[in-house]
Amino acid sequence: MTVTALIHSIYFETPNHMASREPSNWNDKLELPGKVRFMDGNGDLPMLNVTTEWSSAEIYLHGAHVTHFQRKNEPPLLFLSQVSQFAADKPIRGGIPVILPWFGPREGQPMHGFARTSAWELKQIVPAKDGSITLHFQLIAQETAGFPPFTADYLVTVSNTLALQLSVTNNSKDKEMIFEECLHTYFHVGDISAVSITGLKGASYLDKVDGFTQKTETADAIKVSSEVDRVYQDTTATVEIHDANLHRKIIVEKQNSASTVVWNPWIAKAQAMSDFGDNEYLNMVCVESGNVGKNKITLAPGKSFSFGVRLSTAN
Ligand code: TA6
Repeated sequence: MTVTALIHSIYFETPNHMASREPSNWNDKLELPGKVRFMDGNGDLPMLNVTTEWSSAEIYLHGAHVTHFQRKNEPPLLFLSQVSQFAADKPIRGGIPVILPWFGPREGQPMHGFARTSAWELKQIVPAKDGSITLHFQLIAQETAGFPPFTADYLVTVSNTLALQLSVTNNSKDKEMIFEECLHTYFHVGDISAVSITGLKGASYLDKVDGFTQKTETADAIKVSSEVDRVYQDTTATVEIHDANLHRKIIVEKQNSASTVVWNPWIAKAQAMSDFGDNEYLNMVCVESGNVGKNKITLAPGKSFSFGVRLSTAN
């Protein structure tokens, strides 16, 4: 189901009692007893705690940031730094940062865009008949940093998997919008030395730890034994993270995404990040899905573009 179709179904087919109602303030709860709870999370930032029959999740309005997802009787799917900051002007370290409208550094601007440090609005909570729960977050951005005004709609569906849909609409009447987007997902692993990543063989990539040299992936399974920072381009492939320590594989399926980024900071970078524990590189790897660099998106005035990611696990 496309984002548009899903949003349409939310707004026009959802029973009245689920009609969107903005909490007048965070304490004016739009709770679903036993399913969605509004809480003051870390740093007293507003957080939603979501529980389904299969799983639990936590999502902050700050950056519409998913910080936790865990299937029952499984280890957490996502890594969250024990020393992450939780402040209105700082990105959260871990979980799924929403990177928009640019990826990487930009002169005089914050790294990785402003979406992840913006306050998103919760528009809808939709419990579906199959037991899944979809949360719709929205960011309306005015013209800024050289970008036309745009709206981002982010759907997070919690079930026995975690599904994400990011839709961007160019609100300009006459300017095209050229942007990058990425769901910068930090996955929890038992021991990085026991991890291998498959699905990228044959893909071309920019190796950011080797002067952004253009290379082609030759490994059936990528292993991490030093800093890895690779932007794979023109690949729509499903990626699997095989974790021999936790005896599971994580499956990263995506649609309308042509870029995959693989990152582990390793020792020196870990020590250089104040919001990341010196040894936390051992228990995480980023496999990020989006459209960045040569895969950036050009949107005509009034048009929308959506991409999606579905995260699941298997033994
Ligand atoms: O996606 C990998 C990357 O671009 C790395 O180069 C590193 O900068 C990482 O993102 C984290 O960036 P952040 O701004 O969150 O510290």
